[in-house]
Amino acid sequence: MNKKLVSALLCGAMVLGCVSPVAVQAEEEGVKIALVAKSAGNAFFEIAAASFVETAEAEGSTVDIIYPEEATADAQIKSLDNLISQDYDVICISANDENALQAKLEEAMDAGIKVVSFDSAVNADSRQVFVNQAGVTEVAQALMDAVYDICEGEGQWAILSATSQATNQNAWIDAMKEIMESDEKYADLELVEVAYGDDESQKSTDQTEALVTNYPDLKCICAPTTVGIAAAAKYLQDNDCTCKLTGLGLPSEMLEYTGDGDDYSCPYFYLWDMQGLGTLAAYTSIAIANEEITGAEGETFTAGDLGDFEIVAASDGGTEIILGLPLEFNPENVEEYAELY
Ligand code: RAM
Repeated sequence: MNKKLVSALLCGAMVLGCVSPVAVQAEEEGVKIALVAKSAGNAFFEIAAASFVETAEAEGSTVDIIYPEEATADAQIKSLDNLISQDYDVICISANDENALQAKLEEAMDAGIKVVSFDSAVNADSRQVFVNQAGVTEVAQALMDAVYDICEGEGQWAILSATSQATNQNAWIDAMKEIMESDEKYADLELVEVAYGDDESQKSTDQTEALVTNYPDLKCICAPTTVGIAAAAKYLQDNDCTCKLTGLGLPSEMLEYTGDGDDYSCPYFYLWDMQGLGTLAAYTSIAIANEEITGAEGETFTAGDLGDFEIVAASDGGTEIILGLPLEFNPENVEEYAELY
């Protein structure tokens, strides 16, 4: 729906003292949303998109899902180029780079399109609000404690990330480093390397192989990426590596690798409510488009059955809406969650 057009039609209708059928029709068209993922071929975005679309369509809105060719800012800029002229009300995007999309997104906002980011934020000037799946500190603390536990308090560990520019990856990694440096508890843990698998399965497998080859005493890899953790889990398990794994993963992709003992590469890992993320991002996009919220700190709105949410200040100077806490997946619950995502 073109908001300005609808407002004009409704104003006209009010002047005439009645609501014209044209205005009603426009109102019924709902919000037109472009949902932009980081890249194609990543189940994470397909799962989030499915809930997003279901929620938006139930609200009478339409969604086009855009999968850039690769997980780079350039590929997203290309996608955004095509979107700006297409009369979208909102672009909801998971960013491959915090700052590189700013000029394009400002162009979109100048054209009257609202910008929401979800999963991986664009900088504060490039968005109205960020839909954050879980607090950065909470995610980092959960991962750091898992690394500590798996390493039994001491030894070498490594991070297998996605792309080096991804906002969410870097926020979690920086927060993990901060936690490690600020608490004596972690003094005997040595972070030997941050490797990048670019959210590509083969590259993540190759990086895992390189890590265990280069650091024979490596005790734990932490992969805060669903693509990376699944690739590493398979490599470590197939090769009977002593190095264990944790991170952020999809239960459905981690089912066969999650367990206690030597036969499994991953004792436990984390993620969040994936359906909730898609749903909250959809309600947020619609509320922004309908000007029910503007993205300012302190505003509240209701996201259907998920309940009420408040917009809060984000650490990057912008604002965010936090879905909830990270969820732990372990041998006891991984099967049940694997049916969901
Ligand atoms: C990958 C992506 C995504 C991240 C998850 C955990 O799928 O990098 O942005 O949130 O992992």
